[in-house]
Amino acid sequence: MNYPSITKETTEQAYKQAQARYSDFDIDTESILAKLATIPISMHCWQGDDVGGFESPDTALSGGIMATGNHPGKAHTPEELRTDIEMAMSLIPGAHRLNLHALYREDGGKFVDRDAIDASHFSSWIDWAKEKKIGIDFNPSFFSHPKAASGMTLSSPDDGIRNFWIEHGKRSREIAAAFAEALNEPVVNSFWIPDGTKDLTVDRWDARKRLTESYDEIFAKEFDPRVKEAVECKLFGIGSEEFVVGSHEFYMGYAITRNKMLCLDMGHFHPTETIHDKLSAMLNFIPEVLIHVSRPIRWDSDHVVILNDNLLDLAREIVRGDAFDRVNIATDFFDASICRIGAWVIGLRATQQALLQAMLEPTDLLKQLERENRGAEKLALMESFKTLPMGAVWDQFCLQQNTPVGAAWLNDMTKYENNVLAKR
Ligand code: RNT
Ligand code: ZN
Repeated sequence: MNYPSITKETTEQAYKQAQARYSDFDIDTESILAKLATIPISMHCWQGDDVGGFESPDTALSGGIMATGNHPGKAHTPEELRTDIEMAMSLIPGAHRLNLHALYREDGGKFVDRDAIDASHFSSWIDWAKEKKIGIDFNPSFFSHPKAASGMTLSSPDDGIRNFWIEHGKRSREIAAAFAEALNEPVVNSFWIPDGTKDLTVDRWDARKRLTESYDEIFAKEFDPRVKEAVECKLFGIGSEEFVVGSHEFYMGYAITRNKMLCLDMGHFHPTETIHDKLSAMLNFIPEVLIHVSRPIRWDSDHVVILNDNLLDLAREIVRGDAFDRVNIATDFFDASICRIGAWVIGLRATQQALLQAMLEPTDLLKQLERENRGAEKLALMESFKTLPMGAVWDQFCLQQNTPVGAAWLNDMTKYENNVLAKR
């Protein structure tokens, strides 16, 4: 199949018409596109290899998360993964960041455990990031490891296990600081642990007390302020259905009292609970949040992100609160059943489209109608904006950013599948 490519002329003509429609409402599409180009999304490295990482001996994915599917072509080496990331990023308009997990460290053939890693194990990533001018964010990895097999890490009652993971947490801060230093820019370091239990749990109290103490120990040392630290809450996981130590309330309290960012993952709440409503609440009490853009289906299934209502609601809240400088956006999904390059591009493009759609809204007018109790006009306008030609503005963005317009990026993807991925 050859997917149609759209000429510059066609794209620009459609854009001119769209521009006029939006300007009827004093919406300046040009400045919106300029702004969209400055909003980085931290693309997660782990879509490229199903959250595998490069440790040896290789351990199976654990911690209550799961990548299902066995589509061919997954990256097996850091070099392959970096090439895949470059390929995906070439099809995504704008300049983005890469979100790296500690699992992706390189040890040059000599095993180093997670309580012994340091920035030297990420030197290839640092060199690559510098060369490609890509910002990096980081995450300690508290899963897929024999010492996480009990389901408990930082809240484990076993001192040996807990101390091992505390050391890992401390080292992740050093590594994040090294990235900040080398790239001379802020780096997000985000903590998620899988700790929880499968069935009825009598002692929740001690586990949460231990978790608080572990984090306090990890965060005791003052660090380079360019390292921005986040803690990620969760409702349940596979094997931790009954009790998750790091629940929303736990981390909300922790983030506020310890001045950390709260990480809100779109898949980490009750199936009907969405996260957009939480921004205007949480950002009263902490300076910044981190979002994990994901798509749960019935559970925290981490499906590829698409342009759905949840994503649009989230984007609208960021825009309506003028909160771009306080909301860090990162993707977090892993689908092993489709081409992994495609998964990245679909998810990142959808996230940007949601932001664009939200920025194309006449927010001030809608707020005014709301204040004046003119609800029908507000609702009607919101409805009519759904069908304004956002797609033409998006296409113009892709054109400006030198990425394929429309579905034409699929031609690049399938070529890469045939020439590179199929040979792995
Ligand atoms: C797990 C969390 C966490 C992970 C990554 C790999 O439920 O969402 O963010 O997905 O750290
Ligand atoms: Zn997440």
